[in-house]
Amino acid sequence: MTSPTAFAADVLAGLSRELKALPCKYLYDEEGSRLFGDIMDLPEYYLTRSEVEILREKGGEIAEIIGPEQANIIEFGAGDGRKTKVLIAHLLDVPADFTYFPIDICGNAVEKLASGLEEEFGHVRVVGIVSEYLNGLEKISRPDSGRNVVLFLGSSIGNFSPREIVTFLSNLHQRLCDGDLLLTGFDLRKDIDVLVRAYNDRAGVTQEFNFNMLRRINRELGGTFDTRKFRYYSIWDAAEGAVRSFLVSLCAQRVDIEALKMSFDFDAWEPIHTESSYKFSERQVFALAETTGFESAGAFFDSRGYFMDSLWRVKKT
Ligand code: AVI
Repeated sequence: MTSPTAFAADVLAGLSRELKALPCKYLYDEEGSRLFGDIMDLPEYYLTRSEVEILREKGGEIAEIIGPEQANIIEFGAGDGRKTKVLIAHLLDVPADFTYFPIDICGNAVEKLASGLEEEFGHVRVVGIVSEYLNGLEKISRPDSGRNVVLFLGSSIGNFSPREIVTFLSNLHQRLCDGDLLLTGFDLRKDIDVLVRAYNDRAGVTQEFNFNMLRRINRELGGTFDTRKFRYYSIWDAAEGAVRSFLVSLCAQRVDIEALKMSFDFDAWEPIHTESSYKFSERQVFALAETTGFESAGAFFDSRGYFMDSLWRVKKT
């Protein structure tokens, strides 16, 4: 789990940079996870609906490839599990023999998900792990512990920078065994208006989701952020291929953070970068698999071609 000291150190590092930034993983405390649940229901936020459609319509095919032999189904950033439940239903139809290990940094989300799954499916073995992704995997994946099927859904991979993506996938490949599977959700490049609307919803939930990070600093580190003095701003950066989100200071102001015994000055219109959401081309996805040591075992799309779930197999030479 993220310790308060790690949070404090990351806030200090981020707010000391020339372009101020806060790591997007801190968006997901209990309140942030609840707000993200609301985002997934927004009419503008097509990502979750597109992926649920893929898993509903193509989940049978994916489950057949996973097959009936004993497997550890390990999910990174499981959240409320609404997408996974659709896949689990298909796995039970095979019937596959598996234990489900949801890994999430939000303890509350893991607890709720584990009890919800037991209620919904009864006999499914669930072992929740509160951790960051690769640290959590370390607790499960040993050569003698069976086949691994890793799920990284929701295009959460798009919240890493391109360099971090390659490092992450290479590290993951190293920790997995020959023949293990990885199913990753990639949000595809599309009409810019559709992309921009998904991060600028009319109800203002995404704004609250971002403001919550400042409120979290107030709650956990004794900060004095006043969210009324910031504006949420999100744009499509065509050169980067990412929606980039910011909180922009509306005036010159000073914010104190008690846990750091420090103050931070903001100029009027100075931004804090809160998140990048990278969008992918099919070509980029296949190239990524190859660069990081995987081979493609299937590619699944929704009916609008907005989203792709890509199934990769670990190749060890
Ligand atoms: C979790 N992640 C893939 C979301 C995204 O689309 O980048 C987080 C999010 N941020 C604003 N809306 C949703």
